[in-house]
Amino acid sequence: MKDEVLKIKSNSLEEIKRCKTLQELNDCKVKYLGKKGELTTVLRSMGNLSTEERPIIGSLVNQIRDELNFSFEEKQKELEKEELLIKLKTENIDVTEPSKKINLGSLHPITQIIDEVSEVFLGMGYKIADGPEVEKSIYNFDKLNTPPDHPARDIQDTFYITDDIVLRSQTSPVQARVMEEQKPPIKIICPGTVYRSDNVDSTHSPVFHQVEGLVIDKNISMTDLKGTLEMFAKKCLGENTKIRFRPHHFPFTEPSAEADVSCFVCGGKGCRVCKNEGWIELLGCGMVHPNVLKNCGIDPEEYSGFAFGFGVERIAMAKFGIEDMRLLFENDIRFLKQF
Ligand code: 2U9
Repeated sequence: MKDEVLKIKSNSLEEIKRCKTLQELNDCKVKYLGKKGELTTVLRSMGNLSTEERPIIGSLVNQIRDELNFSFEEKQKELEKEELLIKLKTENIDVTEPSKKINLGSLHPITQIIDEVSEVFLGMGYKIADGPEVEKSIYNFDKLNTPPDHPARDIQDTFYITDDIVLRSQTSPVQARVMEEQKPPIKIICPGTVYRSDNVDSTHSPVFHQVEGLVIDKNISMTDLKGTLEMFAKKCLGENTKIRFRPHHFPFTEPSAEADVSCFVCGGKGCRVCKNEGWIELLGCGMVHPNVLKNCGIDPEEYSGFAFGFGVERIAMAKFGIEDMRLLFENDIRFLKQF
């Protein structure tokens, strides 16, 4: 038995030496020390030995198993080192190879315009306010001096959820809510989505975006409105932009006006974008109606204010030369990639 054990030892040590890969080494370990391995089989058959022989052979086998385990570990370290060296030699990285192309997304043109406008007004000390898109009609209409028989309230123009709840048709209800909650001075802009029951065509969509602004303080006059909007036009459309005001009517402002800007494509000479007018309609504006101030808990004897509003799609179309509003909502990646 002793000779047999010593033979296993010398054979296995020889075999370990000859192993060239980790896989071979593992197979070799299984062959000698595995569950059915040669040394394990000897240990199992020790029951057949005499009581004198058993402890001698037992301790020899244990000693050999420890030696073999040590040799396996040493050989494993050696082979791992060799394999790493081979890997380092063969798998060198070419840092000059062009990388995989990453498809970068971009902001939607509507978001770009809202961000740009917001930046200009934030620079003038305005805060951004927002509110619900599903709105009480009292905030969408009544508080804004739009009486029950006003055509804007018709179900032809506004989406009604119930008699008293609508999808907001403007972002003005946000301003009405801010006026109720805060004391003047108030200087806010409200960018957001609005809904009107319009048919889809190249210049209309039932879902569109507005930016509205509101300033309320003591002694606010039409000159503040004109100065602010002129500054805004120059910052957003270029320093040479001119602005002109035409009288208009809105229920929530008095007096009211519409403002045009000199065409930022041709500078006023006339082109396709301004339809040879030299001017582009930019926004509506006016001095906040005293009834609106009263309805929102502000004393019109003490405070006055101005407000303005514009459609973001119209500005985006003029600025980016987009001829059909539907393109802004289809989300075709080939279209969006251009901006
Ligand atoms: C309050 C009081 C007054 C906001 C204003 C306009 C004029 C305006 C529309 C033009 C086309 C937006 O895209 S559009 O539909 N808006 O012309 N908006 S003054 O006036 C307010 C707002 C809030 C409390």
